[in-house]
Amino acid sequence: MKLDDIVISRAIIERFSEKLLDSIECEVAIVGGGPAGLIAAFFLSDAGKKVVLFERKLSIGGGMWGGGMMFNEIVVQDEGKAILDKLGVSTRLFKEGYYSADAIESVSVLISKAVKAGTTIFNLMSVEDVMLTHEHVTGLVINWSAVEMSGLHVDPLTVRSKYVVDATGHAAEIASIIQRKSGLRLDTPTGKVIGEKPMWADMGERTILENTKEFFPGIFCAGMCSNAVYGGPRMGPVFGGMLLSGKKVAEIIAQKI
Ligand code: 48F
Repeated sequence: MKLDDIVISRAIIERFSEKLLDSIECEVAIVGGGPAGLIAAFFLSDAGKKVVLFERKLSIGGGMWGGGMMFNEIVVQDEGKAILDKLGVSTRLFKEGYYSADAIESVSVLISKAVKAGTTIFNLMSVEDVMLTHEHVTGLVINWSAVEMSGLHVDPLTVRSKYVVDATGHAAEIASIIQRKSGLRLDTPTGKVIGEKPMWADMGERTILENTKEFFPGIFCAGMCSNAVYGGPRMGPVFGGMLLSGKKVAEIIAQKI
């Protein structure tokens, strides 16, 4: 069989368009494909929810690829290990209560599990705004990351969802956008994004779970974003809290849908 270049192009354009059209109305729209976003996506999809995840970068995985300071190993505690076990990521005991895992295996398995469970992932797309209707987040405003990076004046498109998860990591981007553009109070003690505190792994891992919640009607935070929104400390390359936060947000949202 002779390959026809135009058929190849047609296949890509048609299949991508189908995927995008199918995604513009969903149950949960997740912003950010780091460990928290991916785990949230996996558990929600596994529970039968329609989930779409948007990631700004070419590669999915956020800050997990680089382990700690580019030493591509991550550390989890018992509770985080239980999630890695469920997903089939190999771990090694380092010392009682501390396990290591290969960062590359961890990220690639998380991506694969989320996709196989039914999550649709769009890479190279940035969320630049939310749809806010009657003081309730009802979806996302998306654009190509290339448009964002080049500063071109190109209007975006929209995605409607029952719930949004801000899993944008340290920057807490979507929470910051809501604060800046709406002028409304977030459900935090100050009404604003408080900002993450300096490193304290033990405290950070504990507060991240308390801080995984609906911080504004229709939108939840997960992962490092939760500690950024509520003022918890950072915790560096221990990843259990990210996984547990992703699972927690999935459980809360799955119950609400
Ligand atoms: O930063 P990231 O990995 O967040 P996380 O899932 O995990 C944090 C850890 O990696 C690490 C840590 C461990 O203790 O502290 O930092 O909470 O992933 C966030 C992803 O969101 C993407 C960003 O490119 C990254 O891959 N992202 C951020 N803003 C946007 C976005 C946006 N506006 N639109 C689309 N993607």
